[in-house]
Order: sequence, then C-alpha cells, then structure tokens
Amino acid sequence: MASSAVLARAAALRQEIERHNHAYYVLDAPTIPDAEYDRLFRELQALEAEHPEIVTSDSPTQRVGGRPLDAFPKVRHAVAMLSIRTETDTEASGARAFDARVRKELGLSDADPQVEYNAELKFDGLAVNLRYEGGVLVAAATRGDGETGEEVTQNVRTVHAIPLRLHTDAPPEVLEVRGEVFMRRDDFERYNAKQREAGKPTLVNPRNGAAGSIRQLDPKLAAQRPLSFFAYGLGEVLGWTHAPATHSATLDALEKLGVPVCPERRVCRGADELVAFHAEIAARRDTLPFDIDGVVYKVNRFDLQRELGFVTREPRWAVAHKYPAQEQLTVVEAIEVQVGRTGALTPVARLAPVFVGGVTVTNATLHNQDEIDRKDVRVGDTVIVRRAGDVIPEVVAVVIDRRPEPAPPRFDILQSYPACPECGSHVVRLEDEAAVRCTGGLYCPAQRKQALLHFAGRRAMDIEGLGDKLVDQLVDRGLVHTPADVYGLDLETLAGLDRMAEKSAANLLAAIDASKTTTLARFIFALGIRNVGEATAKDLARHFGSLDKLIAAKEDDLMAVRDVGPIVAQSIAQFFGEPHNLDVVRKLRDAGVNWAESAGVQQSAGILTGKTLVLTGTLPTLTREAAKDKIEAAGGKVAGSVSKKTDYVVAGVEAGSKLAKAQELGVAILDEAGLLALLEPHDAPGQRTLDF
Ligand code: D41
Repeated sequence: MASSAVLARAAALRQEIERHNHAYYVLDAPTIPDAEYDRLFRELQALEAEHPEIVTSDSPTQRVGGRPLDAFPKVRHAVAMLSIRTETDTEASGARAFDARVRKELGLSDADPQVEYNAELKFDGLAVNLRYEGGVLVAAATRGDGETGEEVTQNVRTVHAIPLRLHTDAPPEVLEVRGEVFMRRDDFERYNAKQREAGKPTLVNPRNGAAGSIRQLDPKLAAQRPLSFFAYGLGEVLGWTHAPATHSATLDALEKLGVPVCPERRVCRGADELVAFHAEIAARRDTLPFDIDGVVYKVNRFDLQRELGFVTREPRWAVAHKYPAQEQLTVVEAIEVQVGRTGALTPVARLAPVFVGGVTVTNATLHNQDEIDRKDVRVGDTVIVRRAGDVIPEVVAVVIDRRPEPAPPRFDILQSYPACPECGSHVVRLEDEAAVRCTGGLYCPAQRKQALLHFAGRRAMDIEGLGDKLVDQLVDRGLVHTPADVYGLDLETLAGLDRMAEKSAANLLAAIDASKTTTLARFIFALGIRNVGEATAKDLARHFGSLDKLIAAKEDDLMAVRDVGPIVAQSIAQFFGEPHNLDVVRKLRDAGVNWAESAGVQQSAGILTGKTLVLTGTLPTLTREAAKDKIEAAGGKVAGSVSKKTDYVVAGVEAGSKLAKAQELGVAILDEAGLLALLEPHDAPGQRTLDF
C-alpha cells in the first residue's frame, strides 16, 4: 500500500508536469528545460510503476505525446505516428545495448552476420506528416498524440524547403512523408538579433521557434520565421511502384522526389559502426548548422522491422541515442558587465557551474538592458541556460516559480554600474541605442586592450604574435596605452614579459617592424572606428586615396562614398574630430607606419552628390532598383526612412507612411517624372515637385 507521502509526491508531480505541459504546448512559453521536465516525468513514472494502485486516469503519464491545440482542426493520422525510444545512456554502451537487443529479438547468435542499420541525426524540432496525393501536397499535420494531430497545412506550405509537388511524372497515389520541421541555428540567431533590434520578443530556442511557428495561428506570422525540413520516414503509402525495401533506400528515393533529406546519414553494420557514427557526430555537433539532440539508429530492412514490431507505440527496431542536453537549469549568482572594444557594457550572468551541451558553463550573456527587462532576470533567479554550437551561452528564460522570497530587485545596468568597472569613467545610455557605454575611450583599459587586439589583427595591421595574453601584459604593466606605443617597444622590454623568450621577442619585434609597411585600407580598418568594417575601410581608401583627405572630409563628402550612410559618416567624422585620436594617428606615422597613397577614385560629383533620397510606393515605369541605380549614378544616396536629413522623397502609387512623414517634415516630394527631370535638367528645365 502506498504511503501518504508517496501519494502526495505523485499528486505534486502531476500538478507540476501539467503546468509545464500547459506552458509548453498551449502558451508556447516553456518554463523549464526538457531535461528537467524529463526528470520530473520519469520520477512520476517510477513512482507509478512501483505503486500501480496510485495511477490516476488523468495522470500525465497516461497521455501519449502532446495535446493538440484547440484552435487547429484535428486530423486522424491514416497510419499512427509512433514515437521513438530514447537511450538516455549517452555513452557508447547505449548503441551496443540496442544492437544486442535487436539481435536477441531476431534470434541471432554470435555466429550470425552483423545487422544492417541506418544511422541518422535526431533533429530538435517538430514532427510532421506531409500527405501527397498524386504527387501534390494536400495536407500536413503535427504528430499530436500520435493518433490525432493538428492540421497545419497552411503553415507548412510556408516552409520553402518542403516541395508542394513531388519531382516525378509518376507519383504514388498516396505518399505520406514524415519528418522534422526545424530552425537552423544561423536563422534562429539572425531572427532573434532582428527581433532584439526592434525591441520585439525573441524565440527561446530553435526548437521552440519551429514548433511555435508551425502552431502559429496566423500563417503570415509563420511565414516570417525561417524554417527548414528533413524527412525521416513514411506514413501511409498507396500505389508506389518499386517502393524501396529498406529505410536507407527510402530516404534516397525521397531525396530524388525533391524531399529534403539530411545528407548526414550512413548505413552501418553492427554496433561498432553505430558507436563510430555516434562519436563522429558528437565531435562535429557544434559545427553542424542546426541543433540535434542525438542520433537515431534504425534497422534498415523493412522485413526485419516488421518482424521486430513495436511495444506501446515505440518500434523495437529504432532508438534515439541522445547527447548531453543543450539546456540546463542553474542559478544566477551575480550579474556583472563586460566592457567591449567600443565601450559597450554587456551584462553577463555569473552562474553556478552547470554542464550544458558538453561543457561546464559559468557565464552567460544577457545581451543588453532591454533583454534583461524582457526576460526579467534577477540575481538569485533560477534560469534556463542554453549552449548550442559555438554560440556564447545564453540565459533563455527565468523559472519564475523558483524566484527567492522576498523577490530580489530588478537589475538595472546604469544603477548597478554608474561608473565603468574598468576605468571609472561615466557610463551613459544614448537615446535610440540598446547599449550602455563607457565614455572612457582610449583611456579605458578594456577598450584599449580590445582596440590593440583589433589593431594588430590579421585583417588590420597583421602583427603576428600580438595576441590577447601579450596585450593584457602590455596594457596592465602600463607599457602600451595606444597603438602607437607598440612601435616604441624594444627587445629588452618584450623579453622581460611572462612567457616571452628572447627568440619570440625578436620574432614579435620583426613582425611589428614588418607591419609598418601597410595599405591605407588596412590602416583605416585598424583604427577601430565605430561602424567602419573592413569593406567600408576599403571603400574609403579607394575613394579618398590619402589619409589626410579622409581626415579632412566632412560628413557630406563621406556620404559620397559607396555604402556610407549618415551613421557611418557621423562615426568617422566624430573619430577624427577627437584630438587624442589624431594624436595617435600622428604618432603612428612618426613611428614609420606608411602606405602608398593615390589620388583616389572619386565619382565625378553628380547632380545629386551629398543628397539623400527616399523611395516609396510603386513608380509608373522605373523599378525600385532602377531608380536607385539612377540616383546613385548621379552621386545621390537612397535611404530607407525619412528624416530631417532627407532631401527628396520620390513617391509612387500607394506611397504610405514615408510620404506622410515627408509632408510632416516639409521634405520636398517628387514623382517619377520629377525625379527624371532632376537627373536630366536639360530636358526638363526647372524642378517639378508635387503639390499635395
Ligand atoms: O530527427 C528526428 N527527430 C527523428 C524523429 C528521426 N530522425 N527519426 C524518427 N523516427 C521515428 C520512427 C522510428 C517512429 C519512425 C523520429 C521519430 N520517429 C519521431 N519524432 C517525433 C516523434 C517520433
């Protein structure tokens, strides 16, 4: 008989699991990492297995898979979507145990040959069934509870990788393709960066991004999320002539039909080859472009699959062999800031050490104040941390239930760090900027170190051997304050540094000396001007040809350079407007840093040089690109939004808010004819502007 303590624990677990289920499936806002959820679920399963009399019909263990959202029509799968048994033993023994089980169930002895498997990746997304009739995608459904799923055809049609028609002249009558909709890591990062920029909510992780998008009620919103798809199997199949007899041949056939199949798959014979696949993929997990939570082994031959059958919805012929989880729970012990090269203060959560995605993590980025506000991360909070790929570990969400009592105060960077932790200078947050910045510039050691590292970088001055360990020492010992000081270092000083032998000191000195002869583009890039990357530096060098011309350039002159807009122009002008920066430049030249100068390749000043135009609406004859080309050919710039700095707005049919803004600001408005007249003043004397 179960004790009251067991009953109480089971009841508490059921309540907690159901709450997480609701948050995950209905609200799309997971409250705990999967691994933690699995732990709770397994604890309940174990309790119920030990005390079968306590099982209730509404226990979450009695439910298979997820609950379909009410808002989508439910569809019954023609063939049930099974689930896959997971091997939680992440070591090699997991693969061996599977092979041993399969052999035993097939009645094979040691003398019998190896069993053939197909090894593939286990994508972390949302399983869907795609139904093709006569080669045409007619319906798509989520897995749901395996029997009944949600009809998500519209949303699935927005996934570009999924063919709407199979690539064949002789399609099977019915072909159901099963696979995983997922989000690539780069698409996820890009989407989140865009959202953060716009102050909009970010996705918690790629899996949630995929699941949330497919189960998004508005297909237009779903369409904005970058999703991918890989097939892993079949559902109902009718009238497929020459249907393959193995799983690997099926995947090959699907690929030929235009269905995406992950190329990372391999036919393996016996346990050793499964172990090798598991290890090989584990080593490359971080460099794959998507998250996987394991690999999957499947008995390759369909006749053997049928012989093995399944138990409680899990085929005996397949297993998912997991990798360490990429999300874990831990506690925020402190929130500190890191000062970047540009002086931006990035908040960083110091965490109780936790093993995530194969490494121990003690820090996670919080990005900026807006992100802290949105996630409401406070010191003492229990949080979900994620580490996937080579991306910096990140706090994805707070487990509000576990916030200490009384609640710690909200965290505000400016309040906690009114002064830069590196140099004590004032810290400011500029309007319209997400970042909080130190105003210390070159006086701030953090910026000094990173400015030096950037300066010495391969694409900048290319001083080989001047890495972060050395820069730390040089700055910490007060030997180098600005990049110019690098050229004053001598052999004796360098040889006296930690981990510097005479030989390496001599090599470094030679590298420093060699870097003196450089190019103008490299030099401009090396200065670390905000918003001036390598490409812009090259454009500036080509355009001006000489550093003095660049220094003397006004913002308008700068904007005549390709791809230089008002923000970049302002950064450059501000940089050279700072006396201490000019001082550094002068000292660098005095030290012998040199490059070949030229007259510069300037576009002959056009009629629109220095002018900024904004295009809006559809023009009667010119495409947007053609209009832009014409404007740029005349020396003008095309900007995306209207401001006081806009000289003309060119408005076509269905011009919207940009036109209204132009009217509000009193910016001159042209139609297409007006633009053409402006570009060819001889043909049309006078300037035509529109009256509104
Ligand atoms: O990549 C996957 N997530 C994946 C999922 C895969 N590679 N293979 C799978 N195979 C199956 C069976 C063995 C039942 C055909 C699966 C899944 N199932 C699956 N995904 C979600 C529920 C079941």
